[in-house]
Amino acid sequence: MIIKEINIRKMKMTMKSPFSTSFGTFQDKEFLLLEATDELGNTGWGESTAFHSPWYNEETLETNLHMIRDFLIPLVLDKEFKHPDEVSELFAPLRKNNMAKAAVEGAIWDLFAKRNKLTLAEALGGTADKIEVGISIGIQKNTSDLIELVRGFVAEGYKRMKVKIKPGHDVEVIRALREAFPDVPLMADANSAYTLDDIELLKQLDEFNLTMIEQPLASDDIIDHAKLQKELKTPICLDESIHSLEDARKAVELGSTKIINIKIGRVGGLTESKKIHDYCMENGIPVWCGGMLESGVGRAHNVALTTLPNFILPGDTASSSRYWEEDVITPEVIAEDGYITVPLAYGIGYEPNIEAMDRYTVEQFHYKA
Ligand code: OSB
Ligand code: MG
Repeated sequence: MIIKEINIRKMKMTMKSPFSTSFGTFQDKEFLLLEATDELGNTGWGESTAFHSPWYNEETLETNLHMIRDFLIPLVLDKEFKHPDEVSELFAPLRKNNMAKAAVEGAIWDLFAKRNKLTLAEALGGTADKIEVGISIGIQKNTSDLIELVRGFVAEGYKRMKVKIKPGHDVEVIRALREAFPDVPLMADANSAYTLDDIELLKQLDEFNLTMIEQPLASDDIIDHAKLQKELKTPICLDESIHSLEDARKAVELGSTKIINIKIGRVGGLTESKKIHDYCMENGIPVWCGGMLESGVGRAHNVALTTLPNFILPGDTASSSRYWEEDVITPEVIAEDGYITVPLAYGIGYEPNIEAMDRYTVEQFHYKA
């Protein structure tokens, strides 16, 4: 498989409703889509999950564009690959910039699967024919709005509710939710909003039987999380702190995390995601697939990854219609009663909807061998 062309689309899509976290609010989503073409004319699609601003991690849409155009495309163009695992090896000498790497690698994984007449799930070694999904709910203006939203998502069948918390919007919100929904699997995501000074407050969450608390402390920490986990009954799940298999190993060995959220972009691609998955499986650490408010392309990659056997807990990959009036793939991703059926078509399994894509494309950049 020789990579002959890469097309980059700079996209701008507006979310149906704003999504608020402890670090900021998303309404317009700007991101990159990549299409890679081989010497036989097969194509594969990837998505960069970097946001417009460096809130979640240090990457941005523009740093990704720079990395992809000036460093990653020159490495892959006109190059022959026997397997997509070789892409992450090739990128390894370049430090970090994981979301940029994952966008290119993801397009090549899709291409590889299509060329070999495999679904992306099969190419990764996944076996599930449907995956269980939950939903992530942003911070709301008031708790009664949140309760009504959750009621709707429970009725739709989502398998667990994840709510965002931040200082001043935590114990009382979770208490109200737990009272309204005594038996619903519930978890909280702090996106790094607390410090060890908040340990007494975080301990109060133990009474609500949360499945986990996601990333309570600093985005680059694994030491304080280990201290915190010793004081908490609720399992800690790391998101922002884990960028690689090595990070996962260190966090697990230290006792900083009992569950890991795998995001393909954050860890630099599907090959690294699979390595983290395999390590966690060997070490009794359940994983689940996180989300970055992706369009259908990134969503399709998440679905395929989630077919691996240690994705035991429901992920954040909800229906396309939860985010978008119109997604950029056909069919759109649909969660029914909390399950997404894994598509049977080769590669990512959904067709790019070029007409829809064109409507949301701001600029394109084309590279040819
Ligand atoms: O921490 O998982 C997170 C959205 C933006 C940035 C970070 C996160 C999230 C979500 C939403 O929780 C996940 C999704 O629905 O795609
Ligand atoms: Mg998170």
